Amino acid sequence: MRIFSGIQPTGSKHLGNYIGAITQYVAGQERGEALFCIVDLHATTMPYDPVELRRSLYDLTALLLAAGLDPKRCILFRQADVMEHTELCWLLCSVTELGRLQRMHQFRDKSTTQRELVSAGLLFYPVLQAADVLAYRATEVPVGEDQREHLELMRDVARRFNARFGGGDEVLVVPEHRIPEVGARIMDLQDPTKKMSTTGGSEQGTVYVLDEPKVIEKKFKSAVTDSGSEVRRAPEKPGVSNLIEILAAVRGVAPEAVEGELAGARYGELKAAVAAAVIDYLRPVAERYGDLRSDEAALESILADGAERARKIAGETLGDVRERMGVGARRAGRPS
Ligand code: AQP
Repeated sequence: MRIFSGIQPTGSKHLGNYIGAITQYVAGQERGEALFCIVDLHATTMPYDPVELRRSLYDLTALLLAAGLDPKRCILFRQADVMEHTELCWLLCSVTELGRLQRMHQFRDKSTTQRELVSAGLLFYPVLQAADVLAYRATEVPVGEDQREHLELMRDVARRFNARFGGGDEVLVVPEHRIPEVGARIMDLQDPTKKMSTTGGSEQGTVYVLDEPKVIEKKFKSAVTDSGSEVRRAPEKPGVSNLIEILAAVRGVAPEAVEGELAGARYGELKAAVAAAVIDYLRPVAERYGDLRSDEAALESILADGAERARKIAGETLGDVRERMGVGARRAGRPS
């Protein structure tokens, strides 16, 4: 099994990114050959500052290592270091439907909030994401629920490529998503009808992995709950449901176990229990992060080594794709 996932070096990572994606990455290392890519090219699709981009890239590299990614057990690399991603993105454009890109939720949401230029990069974001995964012929992609639509597109792009150019072969592997059972969609604490988000959320409703324990406690204390008083999940109780999901995810238990344990408790007790559990859960990560972040040369060396290993795999796929599409020089030894 080959696992691949990408994560943007933007902003500080929040509890949604951590539970929905990063913990799955760490677990993925044990289950197969795992590649994790910090997608700096994707980060250029929204307004950004080049100096800040480099800084956040190191922040995220240190955070992923602090969370438990081990460069001996996975390939951790920076997207722009492996040029095969951008070439494959262009080649896949020929089998990607424009109308589908225009209908993508993320494109519609992000383009409507843009005051200045809505870049073509934002529209082509999912094609580059498809190239990221398909370049490695990954079989599994761990992501949060919000990425389901992009994953479906990538699967269709792979199928369409194989149908058009494969001649009966599965040149590109159609990957499966792996969305966690608990914590796939962590919601904003101030507006639990919206996902916790880097760009679209509220500061007070977003818990960052590197928030101080006091800040975390305050954010949970002021979390919006719902009418009624029962600690149980229900569609009309999005605030309480979210807190139960978070507590279950960080404890590694089923939400039903949390509901059973806190039956009869008040909302205040639920908030205090979640805050305490999240603080304990994130404390060791913040400590390790502090040790790792200061040595940028070491971080750079891990990324460079990862890119070299990634390039070998992606280069093979690109060779096959170019050959099948009839672009570039013919590979030596192939019949005309
Ligand atoms: N609220 C969430 N709950 C569970 N998983 C989530 N993810 C994001 N939000 C939640 C998952 O985190 C992974 C990394 O995402 P990213 O850093 O590449 O950026 P993103 O998908 O754009 O998510 P953000 O950080 O919330 O940014 P916004 O909302 O501004 O786009 C992905 O696997 C994602 O599913």
